[in-house]
Amino acid sequence: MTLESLRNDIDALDDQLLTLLNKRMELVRKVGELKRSTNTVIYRPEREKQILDRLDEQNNGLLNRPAIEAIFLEIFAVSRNLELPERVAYLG
Ligand code: PRE
Repeated sequence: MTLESLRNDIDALDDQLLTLLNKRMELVRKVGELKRSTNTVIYRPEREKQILDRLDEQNNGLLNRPAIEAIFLEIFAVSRNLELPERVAYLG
C-alpha cells in the first residue's frame, strides 16, 4: 500500500462521489420545478433532519454524527440553491 496507490483509490472514489452528487442534484432540480409549480417552500428543515437521522441510524463507518451533518448540511445548501429560479441561483 503506497501513498500513490492510496491516492489513486481516493481519486477513483472521488469520481464516484461526484457522479452520485450530480445525480442527486438532478433529482433536486426536479423537486425545485415541482415546488415552483405548486408554490411550495424550498427550505424544509424537518425533511433535512429526517435525512440526517436516517443516515446516522444506518451508518456503520468511521463518520460520526457531526461529520455526517457537516457534509450533508453543505449538500443541502447547494441543493436549496439549485431549487431557486435560474435568475437568482448561483453555484459558486
Ligand atoms: C432537500 C432540499 C431542500 C429542503 O430543505 C429539504 C430537502 C434535499 O436536498 O434533500 C430536497 C427538498 O427540497 C425536499 O425534500 O423538499
